[in-house]
Amino acid sequence: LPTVLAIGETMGLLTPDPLVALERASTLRLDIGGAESNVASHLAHLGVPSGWASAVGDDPIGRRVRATLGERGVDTRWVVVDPSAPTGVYFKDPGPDGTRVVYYRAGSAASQLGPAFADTLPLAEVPCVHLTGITGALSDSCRALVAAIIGRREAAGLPVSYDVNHRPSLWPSRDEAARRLRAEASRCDIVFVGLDEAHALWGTESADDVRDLLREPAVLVVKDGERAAYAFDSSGRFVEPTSAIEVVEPVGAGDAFAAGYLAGVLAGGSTEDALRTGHDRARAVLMSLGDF
Ligand code: KDG
Repeated sequence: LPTVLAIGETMGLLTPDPLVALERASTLRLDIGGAESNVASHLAHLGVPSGWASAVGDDPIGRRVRATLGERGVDTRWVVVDPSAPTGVYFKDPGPDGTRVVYYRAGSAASQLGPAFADTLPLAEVPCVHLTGITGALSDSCRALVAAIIGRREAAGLPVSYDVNHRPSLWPSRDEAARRLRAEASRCDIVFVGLDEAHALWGTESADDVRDLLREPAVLVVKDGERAAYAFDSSGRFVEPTSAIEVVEPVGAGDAFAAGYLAGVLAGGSTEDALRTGHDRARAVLMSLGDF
């Protein structure tokens, strides 16, 4: 069994190459991307056995997703092929204010997953499960799946790692996202959130404010973009600054950071080591075009 099982949707990813606005692009690069499988991919690359569980359609993009993750060393044996729904796709749309993502995922195979999927997964065995706040926003059945997964992990006394990953376009309102993401995160054990993301959701100003709001997780990691990352755990409060770099394309850096942090913790390193591994991994993604 893998050490970390990441669960959530992965899609085909189309990126203008060269990086120009989608409206003016003529050439697109085809890749795959999904926050949870990005984490699994980075972990495998860092030598941590990882798996990815989700559903894809019975289509070329679904086969591409599965094959690519397999080539990256991720265990895909829990992936379901749903012949009745397509694999989602998304585009990156680079602009002057950063990169937007544009989704074509409504009704996708992964969005049809529900709590019964939890019965097919080794949730009482794998040492770590990684989820994100994206899954609960995909559909009511996915929201119930997330609750079922967390419930099983609680029952087994095993941890859930959770990246808040607020994706505004997937939510009916910010208030609903704020309420539900906070409730989900509060039930998890290792939680990652961006400082600006927390500000937009909950109006917090500092990493300490976020800790005041999210006290339940044993470990809380608050990322302050290209400046620093904070960690709060049973041994205290840690800050690890990062150096400025030339950002090519930022999407996926948060996943890289989470994977680096988890790899550091699983290797038995200190909290500072884990934050540093997170920064190193994120830096590599910030300087490249893809998510991985
Ligand atoms: O973290 C990067 C993800 O946002 C990207 O890979 C796509 O999973 C994705 C999503 O749902 O936004």
